[in-house]
Amino acid sequence: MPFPTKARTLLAAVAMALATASGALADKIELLDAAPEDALVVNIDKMKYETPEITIKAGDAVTWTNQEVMPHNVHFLAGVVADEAVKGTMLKKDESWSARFNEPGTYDYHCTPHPFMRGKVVVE
Ligand SMILES: [Cu+2]
Repeated sequence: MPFPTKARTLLAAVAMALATASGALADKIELLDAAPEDALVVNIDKMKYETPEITIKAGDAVTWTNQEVMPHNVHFLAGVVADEAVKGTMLKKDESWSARFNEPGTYDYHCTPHPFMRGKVVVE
């Protein structure tokens, strides 16, 4: 009775391939609960990201901190850092949002309610 075993093996192989594919995308960015001490900081003020283009090394973390009363966030469209869009929480004044970037690439982002606010993270 080799067939059922073979079919199970094939299914397992397909499941593993799918898991690997989505895992690779998820590995590009890691959302962090707290800002690591060595994170590079991008301040948000006067309706803009003060460092709209930031260059970091793979494995570095970036912390965005809102300096003004107007709430802002960081939003990566689907396909940029993951299959799905990654939409950061809306930050009130003095609140932060952090992420670690693990793969080289250029990752564009914007602010959800203010799409004219744009920035990018270049990971080397
Ligand atoms: Cu905004």
